[in-house]
Amino acid sequence: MNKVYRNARFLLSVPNVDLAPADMGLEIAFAGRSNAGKSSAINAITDQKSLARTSKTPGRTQQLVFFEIDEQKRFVDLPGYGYAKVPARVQKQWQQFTERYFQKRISLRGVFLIMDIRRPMTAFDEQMINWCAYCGKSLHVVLTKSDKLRYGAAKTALLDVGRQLDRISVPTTVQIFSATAKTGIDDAHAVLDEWFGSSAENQSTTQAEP
Ligand SMILES: Nc1nc2c(ncn2[C@@H]2O[C@H](COP(=O)(O)OP(=O)(O)OP(=O)(O)O)[C@@H](O)[C@H]2O)c(=O)[nH]1
Ligand SMILES: [Mg+2]
Repeated sequence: MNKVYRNARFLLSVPNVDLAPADMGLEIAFAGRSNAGKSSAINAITDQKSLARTSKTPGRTQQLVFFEIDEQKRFVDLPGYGYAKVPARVQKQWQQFTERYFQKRISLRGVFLIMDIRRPMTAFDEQMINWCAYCGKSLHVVLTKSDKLRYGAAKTALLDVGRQLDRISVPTTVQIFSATAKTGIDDAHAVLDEWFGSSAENQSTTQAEP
């Protein structure tokens, strides 16, 4: 377990992008369908039981919730999308809000797109993938709840999703994960380390300019 992520603490919860913390350092967003397991993934990755609030009721996280790892590194728990009971008007609002966040947020280094391994690549997921590509954000797909499948079925899902992602114009990675069984945490940390590490170097170079 990488100790850095254990230091994560709740920073701020905001209803829209304008109220987000200063756009500095690097941020990695956790996006995905409502109830996919975003908040649980954050808790597993940070080795904390209840840092991000989880719920059996879809649509629990309605705000952008920021967690700080250190002064230069943050996670953001994004509101879940695609919950059938949410009215079309609210879905539309969510879409505009996310699009604005992606376009505006310079510190947004990349997106962990969380999918339930039993129902991956929904239409909303594909929209999110296209949006990441359009905004030039790195994308890592996390197939979670793999404890619900046998090993063979999980492996098949991984290969299937991998093939679908190969058709996208930007490089994308994908992994199997389970917050319950605590599998895939090292793989997730490796991607986080890379994203936080490589761009942190670029940023310090930029800051060193007079
Ligand atoms: N079996 C299993 N259940 C999981 C796993 N991850 C999450 N869950 C369950 O799935 C439900 C939703 O998890 P959350 O982490 O709250 O999902 P979310 O994506 O944050 O949901 P919203 O905030 O509502 O969009 C909860 O009942 C979790 O306990 C997992 O890896 N395995
Ligand atoms: Mg949540």
